[in-house]
Amino acid sequence: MSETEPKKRGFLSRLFGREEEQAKPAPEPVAEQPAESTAEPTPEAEAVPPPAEVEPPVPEPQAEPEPAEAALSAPEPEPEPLPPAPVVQPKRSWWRRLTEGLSRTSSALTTGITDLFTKRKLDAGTLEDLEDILIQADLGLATSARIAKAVGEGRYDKQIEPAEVKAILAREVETILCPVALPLAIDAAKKPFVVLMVGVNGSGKTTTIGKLAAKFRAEGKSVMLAAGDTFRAAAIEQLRVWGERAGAEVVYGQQGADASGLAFEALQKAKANGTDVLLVDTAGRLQNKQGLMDELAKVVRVIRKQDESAPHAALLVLDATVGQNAISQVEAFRETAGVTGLVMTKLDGTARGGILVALAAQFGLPVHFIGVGESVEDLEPFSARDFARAVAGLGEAA
Ligand SMILES: Nc1nc2c(ncn2[C@@H]2O[C@H](COP(=O)(O)OP(=O)(O)OP(=O)(O)O)[C@@H](O)[C@H]2O)c(=O)[nH]1
Ligand SMILES: [Mg+2]
Repeated sequence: MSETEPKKRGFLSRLFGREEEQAKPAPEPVAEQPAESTAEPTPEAEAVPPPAEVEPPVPEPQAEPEPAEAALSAPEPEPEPLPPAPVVQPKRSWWRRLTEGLSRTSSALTTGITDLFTKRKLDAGTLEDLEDILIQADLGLATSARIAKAVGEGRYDKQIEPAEVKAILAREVETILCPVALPLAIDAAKKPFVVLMVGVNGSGKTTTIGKLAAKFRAEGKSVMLAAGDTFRAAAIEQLRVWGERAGAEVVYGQQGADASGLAFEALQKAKANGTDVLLVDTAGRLQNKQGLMDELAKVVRVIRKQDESAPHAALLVLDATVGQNAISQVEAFRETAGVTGLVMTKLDGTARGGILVALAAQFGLPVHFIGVGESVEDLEPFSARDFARAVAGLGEAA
């Protein structure tokens, strides 16, 4: 046996000992952000909103493993390299969150376009296929036809690169969205500026209120929340958690209390306090349930009794995953609650993000915000150019 044997054995067992140690799964960092939900939310998921600030989990440095027994007889080992410094990911920019959120919509479009236009001349058949791709992404019949026409103009029987088609798509989508991409302007002369949130069950009303409350607070505004969803105790609790996090007072009543009475009381209180913004939550309701829609109309009437100009904004929160159903939601809530603007949520959970373009083309209602996740930073003012470039799979505008 050579002199190097023990050394070798020592090294190997040390190596294996270490490998065994490394093979053990490192303790999972505690996930601070709940998994994104695309399915119907559970009451529990609704009750506890995600933390306001999501920092990437920092992995615990792994403890140095004990050397295996045989290694003790080995000569002085090489000094162990220091464990690598934990990598702290910088916060993702909004552009990254937007493109990642819209990736299902954009890949449905861009994969289809690339397959269709690679090494093919443009003819009526290709344009029809393009229209089908756009319709499937929920852009709507009229918009899809418009985009296909724009692609066809002056290019018949010529070869067209997929990149050119994507650029035309982005240009047309931006043109349609530009007039509706309007910020939610808070009139400081209205104290409070009353924002009523309406929409079907689970569309994201309460979460959006929480996110908006945090935004307005960050701008130095005082904010009050009214827990107008008096149906479920969990809904009241959910809003209270958001309110506490944002530093906004929450006016709430007993479960089962009259929603319009609560809105009235909250408005009175906000007026007395000189609050800048009052955000009024409401229970989710299907647009075809007349009794519930009448109740919503009553909330609006009661608010108006106290301030004729209120609510100053009635925001319809739409879940992008519902696709074309959003159209009848807009029609019904516009009629009942005098919707002044839209917020579209859950663009991260769907390939149907094109619905926003169809809504813009059909109704022309302002789109104030879009949501691409559950966390407080996943809601941003709507930008036509960013959205158009993201769905067409193009890079960030210069
Ligand atoms: N992935 C994703 N989830 C979202 C988004 N916005 C809200 N959600 C989630 O959707 C679920 C429902 O949100 P809520 O805010 O409770 O919806 P709601 O409209 O108040 O629901 P009801 O009060 O039952 O009508 C929650 O789990 C939210 O975290 C979003 O932009 N993306
Ligand atoms: Mg709610």
